[in-house]
Amino acid sequence: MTQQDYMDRELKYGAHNYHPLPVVLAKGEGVYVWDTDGKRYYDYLSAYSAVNQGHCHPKIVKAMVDQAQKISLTSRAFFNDTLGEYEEFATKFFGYDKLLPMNTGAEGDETALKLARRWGVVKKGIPNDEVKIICCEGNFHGRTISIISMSIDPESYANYGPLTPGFIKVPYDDVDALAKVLEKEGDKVAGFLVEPIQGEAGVYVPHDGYLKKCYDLCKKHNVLFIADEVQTGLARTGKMLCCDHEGVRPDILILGKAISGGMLPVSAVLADDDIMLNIKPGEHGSTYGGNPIAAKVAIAALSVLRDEKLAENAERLGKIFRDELNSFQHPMKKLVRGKGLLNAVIIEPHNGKKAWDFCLALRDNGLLAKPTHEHIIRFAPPLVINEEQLRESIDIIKKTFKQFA
Ligand code: IF1
Repeated sequence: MTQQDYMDRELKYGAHNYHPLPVVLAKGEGVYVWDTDGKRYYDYLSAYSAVNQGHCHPKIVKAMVDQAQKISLTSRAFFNDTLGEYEEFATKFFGYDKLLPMNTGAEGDETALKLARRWGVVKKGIPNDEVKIICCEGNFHGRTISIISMSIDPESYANYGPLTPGFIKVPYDDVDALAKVLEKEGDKVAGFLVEPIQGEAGVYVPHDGYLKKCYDLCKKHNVLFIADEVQTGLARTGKMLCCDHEGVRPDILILGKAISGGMLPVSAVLADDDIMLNIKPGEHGSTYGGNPIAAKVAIAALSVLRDEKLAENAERLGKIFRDELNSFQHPMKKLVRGKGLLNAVIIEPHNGKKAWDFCLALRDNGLLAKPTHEHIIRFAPPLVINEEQLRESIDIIKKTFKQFA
C-alpha cells in the first residue's frame, strides 16, 4: 500500500474529525518516528505532549506487557494488587493525600469540575444551583459538552446544542479581571480552572507571577485553585509541574497525556482529603479508571521522568531552542515563545505561504510539527532529546525557512 492508500482508507471509513498532515506513521522510537516508506522524522509534536518519555520507552513498554499478561482489568467493583501501589506512588510523587484515577484528560477535567462543585456546595455552602467555576478565555480542557461550555472558540462549542451553565469566563493572564469577578461574586465561586500555559491557544505563556497572584486571590476568597497540567505537566516546561516555576501548589491537580508515556489513556486528579472525600462511594467512576495496566504503566512513566531528569533536560535544551530561533532572522518568523520544551513559532504569511505550507516543507526535510490556529506552529519534541538531536532539528527548521525566500 502507498501512503495515499492508507490516507484514502481512513477518509473512506473514518470520521472526518481531524485534518492530519499528509504522512502515514508506522514506527516510533525515542525522538523519531518512521513513515510506511521507512523515512525517519523528528517528532516535534510528541502526540500533543503525551510521549514526553520518547516513543515506546522500553521501561514503560515492559511495564505494560508484563501487566497485560497477568490481569488487565478488574473494574473498581473489586480491589486489585496494583491500584493502591500506583495511588501511593503518585500521591507521594506529587505530595497530595489522594488520587482519583480516570482515563482521558477530558475526564480528568470533568472530575476536577465535579470535585470543586461538590466541595463548593458541601463545604463552602454555596446553593447547589448557584455554584460557579471561573475559567479562562482561550482555554482548552477537552471536548466534552461541559468542557466546551467553557470555550470561546466556536470551532469547539458551536452548534452542539445547549451548553452547561455555571461558568464565568475571565481573560487569561489578567489578574485584575479575576480579582474583580471574585470581589463581585466570589461567594458563589467554588474553583478557578487554569492552564499554567495555554497550549492550544498557541503556547501562550502568562506573565511571571500570574499563577501565584491568582492562587493568592483564590485563597483570599476561599476558592479552589485548579491547575490543568495535562499538557504543561510532567517535565514538559522544565519543571515536573509548570506550577512549580512559581511555587504554586494547586488545590486540585489534573494530569494526563505523558502520565502514561503514550502507552494508553491515563489521567489522574490529585487533591487532599478535605476536597477528595466529598465524593462518596458510587458517586463517580469509570470502567477503566485505574486499571492494572494503567497503574503499572503510570508508575513506570513517572519514574522515567524522574530517573532520566527529563525536566532538567527540557529546561536546558528549551533555552537553546529559543535562543537559536530568536537570533535567526526571516520574514516568516514573527516570534518564538515557550517554556522548557513547550515552544511555538508564530508564522507571518509570506508570498501566500502559511504555517501549513511550512509544516509540509518541514515534513519533507524530516521533521514533523503541526500548526494550531492557522499561524502558530508548536515545537514540542520528546524530552529525551539530546543536544546533538536538538541542534540538528534547529538546522532543519532554519533550512526550511530559507526555502521560503
Ligand atoms: C484534540 C493540544 C488540543 C489539553 C489540556 C485537557 C486536554 C487536552 C490542557 C484533554 C488535550 C489535545 C486534544 C487533541 C489535541 C490536543 C490539544 F492543546 F494539546 F494541542 F486539542 F488543544 N487539557 N489536548 O491540551 O485531554 O481528553 O485529549 O486526553 O482534541 O484535538 P484528552
